[in-house]
Amino acid sequence: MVDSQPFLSPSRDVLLPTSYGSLHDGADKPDRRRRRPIKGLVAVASGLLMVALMAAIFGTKIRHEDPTNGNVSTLSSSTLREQPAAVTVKPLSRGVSAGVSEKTNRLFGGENSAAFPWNNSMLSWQRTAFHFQPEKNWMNDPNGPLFYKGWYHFFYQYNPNGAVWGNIVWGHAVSKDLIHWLHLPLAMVADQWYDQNGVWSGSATILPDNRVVMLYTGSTNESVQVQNLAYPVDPSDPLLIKWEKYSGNPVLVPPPGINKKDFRDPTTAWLTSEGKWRIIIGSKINKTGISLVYDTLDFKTYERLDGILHGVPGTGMWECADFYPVSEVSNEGMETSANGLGVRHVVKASLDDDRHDYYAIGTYDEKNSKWYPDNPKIDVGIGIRYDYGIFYASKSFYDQNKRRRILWGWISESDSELADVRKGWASLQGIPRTISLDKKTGTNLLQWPVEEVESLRLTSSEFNDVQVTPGSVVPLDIGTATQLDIVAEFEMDKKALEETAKANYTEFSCSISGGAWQRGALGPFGLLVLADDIRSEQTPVYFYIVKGSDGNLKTFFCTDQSRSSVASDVNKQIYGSFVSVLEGEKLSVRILVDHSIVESFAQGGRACITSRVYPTRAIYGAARIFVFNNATEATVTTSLKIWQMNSAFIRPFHPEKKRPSN
Ligand code: DQQ
Repeated sequence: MVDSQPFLSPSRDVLLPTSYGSLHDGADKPDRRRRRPIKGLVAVASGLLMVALMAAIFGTKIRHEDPTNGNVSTLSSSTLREQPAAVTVKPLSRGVSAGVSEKTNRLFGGENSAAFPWNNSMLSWQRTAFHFQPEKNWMNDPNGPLFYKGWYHFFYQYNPNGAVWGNIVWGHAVSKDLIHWLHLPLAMVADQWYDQNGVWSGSATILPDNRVVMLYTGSTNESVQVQNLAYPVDPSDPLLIKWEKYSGNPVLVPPPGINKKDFRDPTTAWLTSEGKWRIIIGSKINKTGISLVYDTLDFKTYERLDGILHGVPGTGMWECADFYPVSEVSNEGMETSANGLGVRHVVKASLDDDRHDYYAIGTYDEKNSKWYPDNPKIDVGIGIRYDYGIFYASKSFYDQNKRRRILWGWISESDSELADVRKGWASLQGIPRTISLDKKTGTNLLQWPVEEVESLRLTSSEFNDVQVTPGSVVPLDIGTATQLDIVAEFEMDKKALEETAKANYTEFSCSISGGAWQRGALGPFGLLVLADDIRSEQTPVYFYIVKGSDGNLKTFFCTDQSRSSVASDVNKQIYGSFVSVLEGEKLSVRILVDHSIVESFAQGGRACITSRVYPTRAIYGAARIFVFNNATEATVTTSLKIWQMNSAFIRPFHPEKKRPSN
């Protein structure tokens, strides 16, 4: 059944719409399936967990029924007493004086508005169940991902002392499948003059004889950005637990003309036809973001090549640059040194100025160490983004195990720093994505959650050919909706499409066009995730079709956070972008919901939006999902399959106690 005024103020008296399936009766039951970290139990349970972890890693699906670990009601009952008074605190600036941008959310809720009285139940709910997170404290960029001797290695920027950026060292974890992880001891700490102010981002290169070298940026005792070399102490150790820094570090210092705080984040090296290893390092000159190029034979001494690989005026400092080949013919990934016929090259830069990751596809001229974008109008930093929500400082690597290129991205918090400090943690890594060239358009990449995430799928609900009339909202009865993998297709009424094609051109942009509450002839329509029954909180993920200035219909893909939470001290931006929909294609979306993260992939991964949302009511057993159509003219027909998702095992591992088998 439908709600004919789906987006009226949430505070009105709402009659519950009839469920499309049978109505769920457990709105307030805690979700007992999920395992929650409760500190006091961790030590006692660690032995059991290890056994279970290894079972999970080797393929056994385990459901989490243990009420002692997931007893949300206990948390809830204690919460009212814990509600703090509204707080007024001025946020500290972090990072800028050290020579990186503001890494911490400036939202505080203290200066312009009162901080929401978050309670422990709400805050604990935000922790994810199948995304990579350290046990506690602050994390940012992915570093040096690689596959080695049967294990995926993941390193990351980590503050061992708190939930804010600072004291940066390298955290380290390993996995058999990119989903279940063992936390290992820190790989590198700030123990040398050349990285005393931080062991910053870097990349791994696997040499043809299987040796691993790691290049990373150190912020020196004087906050100069230099590049350093490190390698595993024991290459026969598949877990690569111990790392040694090269005695001749630093191997590179800022060259003449480059500011000492604008020289960072070396890439994975690739082989040139002359047999040298080549890397790029991000920098800027005035407001032009650039990538400096270096060749080396031994990773210890380097030759700086004339000019730059590429630069774009107005884009500012390029952080975490990435450079890699993609195949024009195959969907398999390409090893970083691959080149030749049928190969295009991607340049990615993380723009320090706007904190987004931009890429462009183009041609690599190896001889002259230059790269040219296919379309200068959508050059790096002024065109396409990996993700139109929160996604930064990403890094790709070639997975020789499954012959694919995988992309990791840092997903920061968008609540207040104060809330992060109370939670004791900040930031996630997005679900690793497989990336390949979109063969149909030839102009963009496709990004898709790695197939291993499907191993977490539990029970599923299917809804076929659901007709959603203009101005209606249809609840989907799937029970608790906090850990989901959703696949949906939408078809719009043909007559309405034709009529709109005749109508006047409409200006539209997700971010400034009034979100899911602005009604047009052909949109918005899509899903409401993390909504409570009366939709006092809801996060719409949706399409919006308009007639463009060129006379053609244009499709936009958006996520509207404006009503995602009743709290005021969280980011409520509306995200989105244009997405190509080719002749004969249906509109399609995949959404991963995992507590405070919603990752959405439209049209097979042509456009992606990651958001962090912090509901206060649509949590635990009260979280629901709806399909909606807020268009004025067209009925939408949708088919969906929705899986409940299991939790991943992400646990500490103490190598001195026990080693997992290979
Ligand atoms: N994060 C690191 C830097 C990098 C920045 C410091 C990007 O190496 O430029 O934590 O988020």
